[in-house]
Amino acid sequence: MTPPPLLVTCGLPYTNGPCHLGHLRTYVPADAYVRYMRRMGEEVVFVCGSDNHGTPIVVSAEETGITPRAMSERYHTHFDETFKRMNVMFDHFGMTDNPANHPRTQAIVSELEKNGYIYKQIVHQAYCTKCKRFLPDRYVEGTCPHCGKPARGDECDQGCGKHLEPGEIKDPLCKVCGTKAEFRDQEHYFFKLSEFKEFLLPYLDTLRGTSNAKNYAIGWIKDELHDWCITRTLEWGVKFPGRDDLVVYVWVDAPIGYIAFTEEWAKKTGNDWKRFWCGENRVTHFIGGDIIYHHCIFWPALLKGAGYGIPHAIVASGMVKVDDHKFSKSRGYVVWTNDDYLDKGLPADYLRYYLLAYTSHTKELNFSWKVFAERINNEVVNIFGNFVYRTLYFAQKEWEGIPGGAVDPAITAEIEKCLATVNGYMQEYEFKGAVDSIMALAAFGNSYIQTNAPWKLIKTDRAAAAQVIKNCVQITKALALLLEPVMPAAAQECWKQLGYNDKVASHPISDATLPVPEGVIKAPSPLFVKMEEDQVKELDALLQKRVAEANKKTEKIPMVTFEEFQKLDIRTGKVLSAEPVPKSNKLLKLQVDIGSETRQIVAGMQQFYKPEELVGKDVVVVTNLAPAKIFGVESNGMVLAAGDAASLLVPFRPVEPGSKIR
Ligand code: B3M
Ligand code: ZN
Repeated sequence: MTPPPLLVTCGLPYTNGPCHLGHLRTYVPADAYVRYMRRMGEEVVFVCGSDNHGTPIVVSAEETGITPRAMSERYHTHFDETFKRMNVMFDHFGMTDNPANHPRTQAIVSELEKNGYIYKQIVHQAYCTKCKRFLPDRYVEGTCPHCGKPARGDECDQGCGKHLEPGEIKDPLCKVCGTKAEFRDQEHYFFKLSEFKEFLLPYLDTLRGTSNAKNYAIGWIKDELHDWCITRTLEWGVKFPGRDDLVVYVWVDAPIGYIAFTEEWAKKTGNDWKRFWCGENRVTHFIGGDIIYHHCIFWPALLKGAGYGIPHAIVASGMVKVDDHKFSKSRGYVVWTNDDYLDKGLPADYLRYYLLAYTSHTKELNFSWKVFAERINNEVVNIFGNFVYRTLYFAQKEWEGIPGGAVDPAITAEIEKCLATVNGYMQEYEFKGAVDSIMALAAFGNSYIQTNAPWKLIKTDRAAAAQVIKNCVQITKALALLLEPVMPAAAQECWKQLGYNDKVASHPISDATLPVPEGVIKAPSPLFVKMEEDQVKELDALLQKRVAEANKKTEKIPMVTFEEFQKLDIRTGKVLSAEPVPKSNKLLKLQVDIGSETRQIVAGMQQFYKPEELVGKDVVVVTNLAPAKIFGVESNGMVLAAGDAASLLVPFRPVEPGSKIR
């Protein structure tokens, strides 16, 4: 029986910012995988699209003064073009807001309702009385109920990373106007994720893909599964069936986009999308490591509950760092695909190579221009490029092209061994292993040609020299075929230099052992150019400059939220008595009436005031400063004063001691 066709997808980029290295870490390996599987004779469809819904996009659009649709179209086009420039070639690149996704999402939600997996419940939803609207997800900021760090409405992004359900966030503030939000009751719909534990445990056990995805998911599922609120009070999104006032949560319609995009592709090409999504399938999702929960737990449960086929494999990429720092757009640790790379004239192939070869797909990738240049120069240029050039140069010079005769069986065996190793790695999503093995074949070729030195041999035995070159040409052919998924442009060029007129990508990888026909070739040119030191310095300087600028911005005094400010209890007080602190020539000990009580406060004011000058004065006191001992004297608060001479802050008009400063 033939296995079902492969459907490969990539996590959908949100349409509110440009493409960067973090995106590419998922898309490039997915593209390489697709290219490789096709060349192994598999039927593969590769779909993706942009993720247009959700509050981040509405908020960005509002800030830019355009509609969310316009914002989405702008970035959709950007991603579509950027992926093509990177040679990441989807069969279809859709939009989650396009017509196909709305009815598909509604059909799935209705099916879930019919099957009893959706229920209504009142939730206490954050509401802004000033903006007069409910505040879903990113419209609200506050404190994480789990770890106490600042968080967004739907995610503790700066602390424990937990997903937050509507109503969970503490001290909510409206993101748009900063007003303290209140909680109001509102009816929402929930998906019974908790009912899928029994299904998910054995499912995850057989799930293919990378071990990080599977293992994290299995770990989480052993804890309790919470039901998910799947509706939001927003205009922008896919309407919840039968409710004009609610849209579905973006994490419902985004993965359903994978199906809708398959439908769009199928319509365009006269195929049947059901082959990919109904019953047994080989849906393979390439995703970033931060959305494993959504893909390994939530998404299979949705599919299962609605009677669709469930994903075959989840391939999750590791984190990206830049110069040893956590990837951060705001802090400048970012590499923009267009501005910083492609627009500088650098070849897509180099970055593809680096992303695939730097480290294992699931590990952390630490980008730096220095290492990038080293890897390109030492591996791509010196090993691969050098071997191919030496081979073809010598072949063309001495035989005007490819010499006749048969390839040594030992060489064929070496090539076959490499094909098998590469295949083993590719089947396991170990892209680094595969690329390293290809490079090892190139290195083998290099030492083979070096040891056999056909340029010397030819002086005594022309036939033996021809044999060496014949062998090297065969290795070159294998390399071109193997390299295509990694560096498609360079592989095509190599193929052409071997004398072929067609596309290397139209050949199966197994052609690697078919002989290269004897014949004339053109004088070759080097496949790769070195990264020059000056160029690398320039690229690095740009990055450092951006980091420095971002630092300057953040070095300024950090913002406090209104909420944080409110934590200070500042009140007026009346100084009842003042006396110097013994053995100190700076400190005064004050007794201050703050309305509810008298406080002893130590203040550094001896040089500026005589004690009697202060008695009877109305002052301003921070009353909830943690108590401290200063020169052995307990101080319980702080009197506010301005400037180097400690000019006391005093109320403009008389007020009662203990009046709150607001
Ligand atoms: N749009 C981007 C992310 O969280 C999000 C992916 C959706 S995949 C269905 O990485
Ligand atoms: Zn507001």
